[in-house]
Amino acid sequence: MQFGAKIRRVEDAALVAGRGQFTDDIEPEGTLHVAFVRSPIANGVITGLEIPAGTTAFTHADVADIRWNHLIPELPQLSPLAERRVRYQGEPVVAVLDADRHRAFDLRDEVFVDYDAWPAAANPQRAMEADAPLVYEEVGTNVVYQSVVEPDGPVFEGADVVVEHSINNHRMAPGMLEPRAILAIPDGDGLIVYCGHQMPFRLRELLAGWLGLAQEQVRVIVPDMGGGFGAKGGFVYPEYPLVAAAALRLGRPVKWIETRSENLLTTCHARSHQTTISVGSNSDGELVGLKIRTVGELGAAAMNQRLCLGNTQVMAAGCYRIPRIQMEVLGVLTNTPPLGAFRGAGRPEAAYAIERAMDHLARKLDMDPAELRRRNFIPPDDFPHTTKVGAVYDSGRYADALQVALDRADYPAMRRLQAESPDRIIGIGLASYLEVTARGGEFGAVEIDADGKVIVRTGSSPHGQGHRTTWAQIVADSLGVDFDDITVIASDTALVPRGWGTAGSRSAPLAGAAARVAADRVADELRRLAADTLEAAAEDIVLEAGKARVAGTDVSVTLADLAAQVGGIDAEVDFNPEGAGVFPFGTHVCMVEIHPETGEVEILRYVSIDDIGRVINPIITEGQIIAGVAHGVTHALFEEARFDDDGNLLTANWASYRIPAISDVVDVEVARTETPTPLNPLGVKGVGEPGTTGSTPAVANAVLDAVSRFGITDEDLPMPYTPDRVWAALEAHR
Ligand code: MCN
Repeated sequence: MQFGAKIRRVEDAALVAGRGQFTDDIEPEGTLHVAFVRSPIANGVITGLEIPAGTTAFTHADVADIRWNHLIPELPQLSPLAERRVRYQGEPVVAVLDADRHRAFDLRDEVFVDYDAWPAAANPQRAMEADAPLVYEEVGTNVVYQSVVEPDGPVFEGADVVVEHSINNHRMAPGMLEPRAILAIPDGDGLIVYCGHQMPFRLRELLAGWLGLAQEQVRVIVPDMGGGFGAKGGFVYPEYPLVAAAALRLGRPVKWIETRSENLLTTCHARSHQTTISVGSNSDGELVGLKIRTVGELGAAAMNQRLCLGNTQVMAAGCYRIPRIQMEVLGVLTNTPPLGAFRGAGRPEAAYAIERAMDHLARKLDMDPAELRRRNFIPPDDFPHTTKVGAVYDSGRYADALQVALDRADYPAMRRLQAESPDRIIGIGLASYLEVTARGGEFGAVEIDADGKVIVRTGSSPHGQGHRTTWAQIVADSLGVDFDDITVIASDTALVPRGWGTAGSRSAPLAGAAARVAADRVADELRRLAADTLEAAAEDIVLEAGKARVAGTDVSVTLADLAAQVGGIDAEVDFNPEGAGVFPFGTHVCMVEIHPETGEVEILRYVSIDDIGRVINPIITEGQIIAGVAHGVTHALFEEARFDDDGNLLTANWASYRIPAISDVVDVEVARTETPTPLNPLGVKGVGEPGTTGSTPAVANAVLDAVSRFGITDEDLPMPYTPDRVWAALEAHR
């Protein structure tokens, strides 16, 4: 069996040897490079514009025909370059092109733009004030999104205890090694586009629509890519249509490689949710109701953050049976670059809210937080389970995951150490989380040609997740062929007929399942042909080692011979499972010690128990969990994108924005429980984001557990728990 085997990723050898090919490695003759003139102010109007004679440049007038909608269609349309009004620092105003990339930057610096700067609404608090500057005057308000869930009675009826607190999930910038990159090459009447993008088919659709081309006229190829983490997904960035239009209109290849400064400013930021949450229970800790109000910052356009807010709403109830939920989610425009998805995309925000609330309630009830969770978990026999916010969970054994985590961590010993060390500031945090993966559908095709070679085509677009390895594992089992004899083709809209892409931990449960279903169909056909050829019953044919053999005999025929009989066999599948997603879950346990003299938070232990259903490749899933945990931990501890009140980014480079180093990656003890989902034939759930979803609340709970004995609350010590903030909170309460 290849499924479940610890096979090293076939992708890695080339990458670690420096033989990867990234967008910037491709440079056809005559390529022009783009440098963008961007707005230095967060709000205002352009009052003058001078471009030196002889400069090849695009302004709004050159691309005014390219328009797209916000994810709230009622808002005014957007276009690649600012017309008169600018709404965020970094908004593209002019694109300068030159055959020499460095000269393009020099020419850019000679473009003169004059602005009349206006006061900005640089954060949601300011944006919601009655006299706040409006991001779009014609809309009349900055609060442009509201979603409300009403309970079927008074939300806290019957509660003996209600606790309320406010939390801030701060804004962060996704730090990927390779910034955004796009190269558009004219090809006949159309374009070949190389782009570090998570969704090649979506990009093709968008580019074709913007440029008035048929989809077949645009070929999108995603070469190697140095990280995406959600920020290179379906987000509509203005630079992409500009580059594509320039290539088409100038008839030359046009390339744009984002600089690190541009990346920190304009690749979508994420999180920035402010939440007030109250939870009520009876005196035994049985939950009766939950009330949440979340204000999410959209930035200057309603892009993917609007979808993240939807995820936060869907995940609101966590792993718990909650009879009544009252929820309000608001999306607020600000004069900052538009926000979007980063690993988790609304789910870590929801887990952070409900898991902090559970800890507050436990403290109020003087109950162990593990016990409070245990009393409220949805029981394993109550699935599929529909929550009061309308999510339908497919499967779950939450108490099992909690117990394994407590055992692994030796939770009683942790609590003993804490109780017996009054001189040390030790805290223990639990987070029992769940999250939603595998929404929508995905394409997969399997083909065995007349030479016996197996080709898998997938609609997923891997960029570090190892799909070439895992899809081959899946197909090898169905066809009984060697793993090395399988080629996986992805990330090229000319070589794969259709698909969606890679985000939302969707690929294994959707694209992996599509590959399995397609492979099984090819295997059925091989068995049927073998039965005819070998004069046996199809049920008696075993596929193994590249042959079809009659069970219990050594009578066989090669798969190549069978495929040759019919000129090759193939099957295409669009896997669209029923249901509203597949929900992995788990419990993370984090023990921290805070150094009283410096405020530094040290993670003493981190145990991650995750249930992602069945596992295709344990090396890959463990890597995904550890990396996911690293993202959630560093978000909780120090990563933060900050703007001043005028909308200037204060964390505009990797010195002021602390990007995690390898030394910041915690030592994660990883183990699993295994609850297969009924929603795909592999029983797999996504693994890309569970680590991130569980870790932010686990760290937050640990830090607040440590400092609560000084009377420090979430309001006194909001995330991120940087040494200066922790030290200041301790000083104020000592
Ligand atoms: N897998 C498995 N068994 C399971 C589930 C998954 O062996 N039960 C394997 C899959 O076959 C796949 C990998 O684990 O090889 C991740 O699968 P999945 O959870 O389906 O996630 P996706 O492939 O859809 O990847 C998306 C996910 C997300 S949402 C972000 S963000 C993220 C992540 O992947 N960004 C990444 N991991 C990343 N890893 C790298 N190197 N770079 C990024 O930008």
